[in-house]
This record gives sequence, C-alpha cells and structure tokens, in this order.
Amino acid sequence: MAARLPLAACIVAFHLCLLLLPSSSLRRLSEAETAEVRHGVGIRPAYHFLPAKNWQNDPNGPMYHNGVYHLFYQYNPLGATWGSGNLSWGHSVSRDLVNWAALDIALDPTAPFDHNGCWSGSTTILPGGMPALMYTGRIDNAKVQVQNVAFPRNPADPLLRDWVKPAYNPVISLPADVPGEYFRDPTTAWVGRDSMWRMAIAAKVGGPNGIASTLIYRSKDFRHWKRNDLPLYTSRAASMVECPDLFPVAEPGTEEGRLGYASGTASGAMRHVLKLSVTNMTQDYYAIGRYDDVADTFVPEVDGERSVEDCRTWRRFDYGHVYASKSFFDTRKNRRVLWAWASESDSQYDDLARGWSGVQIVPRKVWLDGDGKQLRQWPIEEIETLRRKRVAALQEAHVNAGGVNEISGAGAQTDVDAIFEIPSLEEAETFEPNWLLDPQKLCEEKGACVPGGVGPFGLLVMASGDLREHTAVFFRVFRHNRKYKVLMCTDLTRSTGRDKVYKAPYGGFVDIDIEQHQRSISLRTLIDHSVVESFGGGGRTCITARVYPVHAENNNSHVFLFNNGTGIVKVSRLEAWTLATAAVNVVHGG
Ligand code: DQQ
Repeated sequence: MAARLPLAACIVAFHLCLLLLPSSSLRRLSEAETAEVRHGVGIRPAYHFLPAKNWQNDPNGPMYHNGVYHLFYQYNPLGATWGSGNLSWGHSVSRDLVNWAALDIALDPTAPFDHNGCWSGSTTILPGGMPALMYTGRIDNAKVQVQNVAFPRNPADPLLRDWVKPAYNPVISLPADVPGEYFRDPTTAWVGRDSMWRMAIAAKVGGPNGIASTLIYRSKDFRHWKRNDLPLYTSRAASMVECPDLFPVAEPGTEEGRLGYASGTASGAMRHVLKLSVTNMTQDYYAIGRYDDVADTFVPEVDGERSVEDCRTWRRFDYGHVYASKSFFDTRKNRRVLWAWASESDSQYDDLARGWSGVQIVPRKVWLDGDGKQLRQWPIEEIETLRRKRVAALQEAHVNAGGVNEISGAGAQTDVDAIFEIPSLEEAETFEPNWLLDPQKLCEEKGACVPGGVGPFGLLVMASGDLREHTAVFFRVFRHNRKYKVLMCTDLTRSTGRDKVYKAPYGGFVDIDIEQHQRSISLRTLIDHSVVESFGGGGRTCITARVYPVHAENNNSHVFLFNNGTGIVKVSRLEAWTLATAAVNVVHGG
C-alpha cells in the first residue's frame, strides 16, 4: 500500500503557484541582507574541502601514502583571488578523505624555475616508496612554463611536511614549437613495458593558433625526459586543453569491474579513460578508449553523436560547475578516486568580502559502467560517517501530479538518496532530435516550473520555507524513437534572491534504458550550504552547482520532493540523513 509522505500535502496547491512564479518575482534584498550573504553567512560548506581562507583552484597531486591521504591544491596565500604569480601548492592530510588537517604550503614560487607561480601537477610514487611531485613552474616575465620536480626532505616523515626542489630543475624546458604560456599540468607518471617512465603534459603545439595536444615524455631516471614524436592525443577542435588525466579501467563484466588500477596498468581486460579540461569552456570531458602502450597513443571509442576529433563532444564527469578534475589510485581500497574544483559562481567582489573562494567536490569513486560506454561516479563511502539523524526512510510513497512534499528535518547539510518509479510512461513528451545537442539549453527551456508529462520530478533543495528560494534537481522523461530519453537538470533560476549570481540551469542526459530499469531512476544529492552535488541514474550523470540563497543566513533551509508532471511519481525508496560538519582545515582558536 502506498505510504503517505510525512507531511505537507496541504501546501501543495499554494507552493506550486509559487513554483510557477517568474524568478523576477523574488523579493528584492535589502543592502544588509546582501552583505550578510556576501560575507558567507550560511554559505560556507561544512564538509567539502576548502582551506581556512583565501583562494584555491585545481586539486594537485592527490595520493595515499603510508596510511595517509594527501591533497595538494592550487592556493593563493595572499588573498581570495586567483593571483596567478602567487600560486602555491597548499597541502592537507587526512586519514579518511573527510576530515583534513592543514599543513604548511608544500611548494611556493621562490625558485628561479617557478618564481611566477607553482602551477598544477601530479604525484608519482617512485620505486622504494619515494613520492615525487611534478609541477609546472612559470619562470619569467613572459610567464614561460616549464616542468619541475620536488621530493620530500624527510621521506620518513609520515606527513611529508617539507618539500625540496632540486637545483637541477626544470627537468623539462619549453619545446621550441610551443608558445611559452601553453605547456603545463604533468600527469602522474607510469612505467611502460620498456621500463621507461612516461607522463603526459598539456601543450598547444605549433604557435599561437596551434593544436591542443597532450604530449608524452619518457624518462629512464625521472630526471632526463624526452618527448615522443607522436602525441598521446590531439584535439583539433579545441584551442588548448589542460590538466590531462589518463587512467585504466577494467572491462565491465569482469570480476574486477568496479576496482581501480594504478596508472600504467595494462592488460587485455583494460581500457583507458582520457580526461581533458577544455580551457575556453572551463569544462572537463572524458572518453573511454584504447591506449597503445607501445606507441603511447590514445584512440577514443566514441559512440553516437560523439566525435573522435572533437573532445568537446565527449561525455562529462559533471554537467555542472566543476573543472580541472584529477584522479588518483587509492591503494587502500583499490579504487580510483576523483577530485575536482568547484569555483564560486557569484562575483570576485563577493569572494573578497568572504575572504575565501573555491571548494573541492566530495571525492568520488569512479568505475566503468556495465554498458562499457560511460563512467559511473559515487561519493566515497567514508562520507557516510558524517550521517547523523535519519530524517526520512520511505518506501512505496508517492508524489502526486503537481505535488510538493517536505522531507521534514532535512536542511543545509543533508544526504538524500532516492529511487523514483514512474508507473506509466504514456504521458512522456515527444523529444525533438535537435535537443540532443544541448541538454543545458533544454533544461533552460523546460525548467522546474514548466509542467511536463513525465516530470519534471525530483528535489527542491536549499529551499526557503515559503519556496521563494530553491534549487530544483530533477528528471524529465521524453519519448524518442520508440525509446525514452531521460534529462537531468539542476535549475538555479530561483536559487537566490540576489542579483549578479549565475542562475542558468545545468543539464545532461542520463544514458539508461529506463524501461529496462523497471521505469525507475535514482537520485542522490549531497547538500552542503552553497554546494549541491547530484548523482543521477546511479552516478551516470552528475551535476554540481554552487548556490547562494539569502535565507541560508538563518540556517533555515528545507528540502522538498516535487512533481510537476501530469502523472503520479512513486518514491520506491528514499532515505535522508543530516550530515555533521567535518573537520576541514580548521584553524584552532579562530
Ligand atoms: N589552473 C592552473 C594551471 C591549469 C589551470 C593554474 C586549470 O596549471 O592549467 O592555476 O584550471
């Protein structure tokens, strides 16, 4: 028998009207209210990684070493703006990837080979267990980029607090055919069958209008490096791609399917993932493909509307607001773990007022889906240690057409895990093929307040009690060539009453056959004040958004289920927990 949701049927009609209000009807804020939000009251994440203050961007060199997780990150110790010439490697350590202690800066721009900034890079554990940081240094006023190495001063220090840059740096100088500012972001290195080290580096090859390339360098001794004639991959359609990441994944259906592998692991049962961060779009794209470990080339195996040549048509780790992702192989749990930067999406003025800017996503386990075409991602299980009060445990509930039901007790620090079942797909709207090209635009045209056939249904999070402010995370199902197409959106149109904040919706399709999945689809959303991270269809499509609701300053956020389609949506299972605040780089005494 269908159970009733805990409360709120009575608010349905009233709130749906509000849902349909144009966003311009949001109340204008007083100066004082705006200032509160600008100073970060109610906005600062409680369990996402960020330094105590100042600017951070890309995750750098994550690793698990001698029982300790390390995260380095692009950090400006002098303020809450990027400050390219000041960029340093911030350094924190953790036992569980959830609680972090801040250490001194690992690399700062003080050497002749990096005095305009220590930019992004990776860690490699050398034989014998010695970790090496490989990073990009900017060396002169022309901001020429070179690659440098650094080692721990005392490898026996479990926290690896002190890093030394050998005087023989740079280990790789700028190649003659690459403009000075386009040579950066070395990957973790791996050893090939010829016992030589390899690593990939991003470069624009052939002058200012050159080709976005991912170069491979080889070395016998980790000090002298020589470039391969052939790049790993060139992306002819993009002008520069940065932060490359190449890692193996096991073929689906093998026993190892969900395990991760160290860089360089290659066997018949392996495919590889190449991820590239496309500079001018600030979006990360990945392809599954074949890495030839003799020629060191990567050939994407693309399907349908995707192109081998144009990495901007590949799938994305996240269809929201993340960039410069980097994965590492976690030997503690034999899994591949992904980090990525989610920048602020209000103004630089706001960053300065708050004194901090930029967060990292909750680390995600990554593996190849059973269909062999896409990756799946899921928050690392350790995040569940923050679960405190279970505020909902529903089975066989439902949300009526036009319904809005509160998940009582859920708020600004909540983990919601739900499975929605659609009793009938009869009402699904017809899909127009040109929508395929731009799911984000489709989410814009068909936002949460545009009624549909099957959907929009999902969650309203970081919502004020009166629903004037809310962020909608939802699905909409379309009929397409006798099959169904599932769209996932995070609609920020009504996320805040503030102006000059990014409010366009994000969107991606969820590549599942919903009929084969008993007309069901899952949604997990991690809510953390200004961060809303959602995993649709078991982590096949992920969307991270940054939101700045004004009501959050009163610690008074709500979570609702909603359904703005014409038929009932069943909630076959839903659990929600409040999440505790993690100890993330806490500064004692203030
Ligand atoms: N950020 C770093 C670069 C990298 C870019 C500089 C990507 O090394 O290419 O902060 O966000």
